[in-house]
Amino acid sequence: MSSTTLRARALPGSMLLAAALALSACGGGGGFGGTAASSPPPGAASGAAASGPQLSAPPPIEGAVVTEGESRTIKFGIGLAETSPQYLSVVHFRDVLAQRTNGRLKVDIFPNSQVGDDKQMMSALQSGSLDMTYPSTSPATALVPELRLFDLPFLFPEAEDADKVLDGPIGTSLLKKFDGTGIKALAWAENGYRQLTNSNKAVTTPEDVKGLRLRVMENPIQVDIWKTLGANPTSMAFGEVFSALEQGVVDGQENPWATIFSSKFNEVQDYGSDTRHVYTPFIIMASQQMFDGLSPEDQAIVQEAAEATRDYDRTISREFADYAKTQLKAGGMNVNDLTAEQQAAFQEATQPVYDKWAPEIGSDLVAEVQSQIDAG
Ligand code: TK8
Repeated sequence: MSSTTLRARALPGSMLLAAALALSACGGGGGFGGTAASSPPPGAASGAAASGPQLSAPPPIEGAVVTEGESRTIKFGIGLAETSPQYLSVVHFRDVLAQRTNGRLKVDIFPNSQVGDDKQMMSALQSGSLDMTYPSTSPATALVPELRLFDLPFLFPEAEDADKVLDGPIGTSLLKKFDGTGIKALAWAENGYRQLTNSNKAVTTPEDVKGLRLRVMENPIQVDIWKTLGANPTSMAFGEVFSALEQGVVDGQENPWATIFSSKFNEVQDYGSDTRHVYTPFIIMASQQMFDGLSPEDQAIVQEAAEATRDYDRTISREFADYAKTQLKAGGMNVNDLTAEQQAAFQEATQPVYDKWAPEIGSDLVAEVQSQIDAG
């Protein structure tokens, strides 16, 4: 199959930045030191008004209430901070369970990679020592190799293209591929479009990337993308990134604006470039042991709560991305957009990554995703 048939449509134009609005604070509290991050009970008055985006409120919680059944506290570990859309969506998950089980199922949330990085938390699910987590697809490719699909650069021109694929038969079949691994993959969510940051220079062309020492996720295609562009990539767990940047072990990293902002990478990075080079999904997943121990009614509630979490996460992830980029600029980070031509140059320069990896991932799968995107 010729490589040109494997590429996405023309890339989107530059993003218009939405103005940042006042935050309706959700409070945070707690957090480090291995204790669950507490937050005000649902519906409590917000804490001191912190400046931030006014994120959409969680949707009303629907569905039958099941009062009868066991009570338990679900231990839910995530990599990102309490200010991230990921965390706020897990708060919604907690509230849905509380309401629909009449308080029987509680959730302790452990943010900031405090109970491990993505790979460690997934193996904790397999052993049953952690109940739920919410990793990126890239570190999960060792369990389900087809997920490498989402490491292909410039695959999805718009997030809605990703939604269509993830919520259709391809996404459903990929979640089922976790069956037998000790992990129950419940639903997709959004990490988002990855942007490049570094401390050396503004990046607008592939040439600018040459020689940059970059942290990348633990995944061979992520390494290949940046090697192909002439950078010097190092695979590293997310929890180590801030200190690696601070100590100058690497010059830069790449993540969505929401993560760059909520993890305060702008404190140790001077330049941010809107490269939008990869769209990374999150996966909301449970320990198979934990899930199998639930009654059928509670399993259905956990499944429906995960899908509600997916929907809410996508909404606030997209709202937060615009706000985060604006705030990073306002805070002094040198943030540059790329013109459509500059983005096309990066897409062209990473074509060899497609040519090499699409056949390994499955040319038919990649082509099917492509045709769903092209169908609009
Ligand atoms: C957080 C990670 C992170 C990912 C990375 O658990 O490792 O850079 O983008 O969001 O999954």
